[in-house]
Amino acid sequence: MTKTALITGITGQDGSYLAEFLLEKGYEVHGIKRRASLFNTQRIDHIYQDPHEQGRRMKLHYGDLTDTSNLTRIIKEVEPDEVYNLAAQSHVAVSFEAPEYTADVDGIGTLRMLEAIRFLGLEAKTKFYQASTSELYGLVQETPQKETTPFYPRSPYAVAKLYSYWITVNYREAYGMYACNGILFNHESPRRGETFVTRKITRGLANIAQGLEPCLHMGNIDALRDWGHAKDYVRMQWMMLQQDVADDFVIATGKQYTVREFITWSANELGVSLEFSGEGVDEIATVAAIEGDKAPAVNVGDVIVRIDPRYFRPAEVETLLGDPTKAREKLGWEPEITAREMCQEMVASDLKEARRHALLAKHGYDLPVSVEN
Ligand code: NDP
Ligand code: GDR
Repeated sequence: MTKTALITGITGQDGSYLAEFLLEKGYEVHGIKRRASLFNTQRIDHIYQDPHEQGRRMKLHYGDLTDTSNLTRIIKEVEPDEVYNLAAQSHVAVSFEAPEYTADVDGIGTLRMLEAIRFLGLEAKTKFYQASTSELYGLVQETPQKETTPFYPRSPYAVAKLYSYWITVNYREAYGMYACNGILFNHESPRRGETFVTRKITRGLANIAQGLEPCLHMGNIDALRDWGHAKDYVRMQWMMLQQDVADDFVIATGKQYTVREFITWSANELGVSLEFSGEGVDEIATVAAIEGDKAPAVNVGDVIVRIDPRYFRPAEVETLLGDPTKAREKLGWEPEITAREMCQEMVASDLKEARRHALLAKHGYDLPVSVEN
């Protein structure tokens, strides 16, 4: 029997990898996308199936996590075996600027999904995955962080996700639903949104290498993160819904690096060695040496990274390091891609794009490169 999955946030980084993964497994995949004034399906265009195609296994529905009747109607129509609730205003810094909206989507949105499943009498059929986050640990109470580590959220985003974590646990306990939380640490890929730190770095440095941007402006480069690859993490989201009993799992690599290290790796991928000097808001990174031809627009002595306090957060999460022992022992999950390999893949992808832009500009087809972040 073909299984049916419903993915909220299918147009996002994880949603796109998960949709690919489930289609390969033979699922019928339904996704909820928001109405936007421009196309917002770039990440899934390669797997999109025309509505006129016979036997298509992928379908998109217009919807929004703030709209209860719409969510209920979609769930009624799809009657999914599995729901992956990935939709969110997922940017921590933005949540300080839009706290109420973030609470509505990232907190109450999850309740709307769970309640729709229950209201429709699907609680025995539909398994529910909630995209929980290492941001729940915020001001960390124990290192490394595991499933039993106390939470201490540090942003409107994390506080909203805390509500979602507990309402998922509550629906499991109160109504016997198969509902579980994946407490995922940061995971990245070439499909990562351009304003998250890893992608901002790989894209920014690739643009600088090709002469499309002069300098990268960063916030707290001492922050430590446990970075994995999104492909490894969506596999785990699926595995969590294939168990006999619903449970919550930390998904992480167990290794952490600073943002500064990620900048250094990315520069090295472009053949550029950097020297960091100065302190605090005056810290800069200067080009110390260049090898190869990947960075034709860069010269030794150029300052290509500066600190801009605009990117500091009102309350920062300084360090996160996950302990994925439970996922390894109970589910047999191991991440396959290291942070360094992921960085290589991201730089290669952004360099290809930057070269395309630079080539078009050289021939008079100048495309504006957005650098707002
Ligand atoms: P993205 O920001 O790439 O994707 C978010 C998705 O949610 C997009 O499809 C977006 O649509 C959609 N969305 C946003 N607001 C709404 C709304 N009001 N109604 C319906 N859809 C909406 O996030 P990721 O793929 O990186 O993350 C997926 C989930 O996992 C998120 O919930 C995130 O908070 C969580 N998470 C992510 C981690 C990470 O490191 N990536 C780690 C831990 C948790 P659109 O494309 O139109 O913007
Ligand atoms: P995070 O990811 O907040 O951990 O949330 P992000 O990549 O935005 O920041 C990671 C760390 O880098 C520091 N930083 C900067 N961050 C951004 N975005 N831009 C900068 O210029 C910059 N300079 C330094 C940040 O201060 C932070 O410490 C991500 C999201 O995907 C969430 O949805 C998810 O829940 C968590 O990961 C786990």
